[in-house]
Amino acid sequence: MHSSPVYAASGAFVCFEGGEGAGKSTQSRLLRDWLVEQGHPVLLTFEPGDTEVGRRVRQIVLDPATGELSHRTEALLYAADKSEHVDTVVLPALARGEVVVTDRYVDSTLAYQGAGRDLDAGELESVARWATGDLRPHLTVVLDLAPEAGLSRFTERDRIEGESLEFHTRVREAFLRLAAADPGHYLVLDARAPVEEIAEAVRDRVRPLLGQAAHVDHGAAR
Ligand code: Z5A
Repeated sequence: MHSSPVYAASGAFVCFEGGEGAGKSTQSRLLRDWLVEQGHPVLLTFEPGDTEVGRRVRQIVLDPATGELSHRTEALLYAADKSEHVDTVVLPALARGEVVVTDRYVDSTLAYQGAGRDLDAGELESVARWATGDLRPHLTVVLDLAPEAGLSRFTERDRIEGESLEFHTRVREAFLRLAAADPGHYLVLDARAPVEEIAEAVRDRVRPLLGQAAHVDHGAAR
């Protein structure tokens, strides 16, 4: 399948990617708070699991009780989560002119199921792009951190966090490769930096994207 990247014509689509414990949830919340302060309607979301179907998929793919999954099954489950997420959550919010901030998206599949597993990268990418109608973020922020450092920020492990250090190193390298191939749509930041410093660098890159995003008119509500 050959598809062309689609960038939403209204709203702004921002994605956080990176390994475990890199600070994606922390930074997506900080960005959401700042955008709200700036008067923009924001949707903060995540993959996998931010739809009714997605919650069930998340339970299957991340619960260690699931045990070994065929790698293609795993990739298709993540793809199902993505199509539901894009069609019912992300696209409607962008159409309303909102800023959509997602904690993980297609690059997580390319990194974890692609580089991390033994699937054919081209086939896997086709599936992930098809599932999302090839909708791309205007900006993907990669929070880059050595896997040892990220994993040590947690004590409990889910199914993928329990993978080897080599697996997580391949995942890290895949995120960096994707960013290097398309610098206009990526920002790579050292996730060891102080939280506020990272947040400021993110805001600097997001600011120019806000021209096509809606603004909350507080005056109209009065
Ligand atoms: N997955 C996949 O395989 N394929 C796919 O297509 C998709 C996902 C979409 C999702 O797990 C799993 O699904 C993930 C990939 C796979 N695999 N794993 N493993 P999740 O959603 O449960 O978790 P996560 O996305 O990996 O996020 P996380 O592990 O919860 O980490 P985080 O959101 O990046 O970090 P955080 O919660 O913001 O911060 C972690 C801790 O570090 C916390 O105590 C913070 O206070 C601290 N922190 C944050 N920033 C800093 C800085 N700058 N310095 C020091 N400490 C910090």
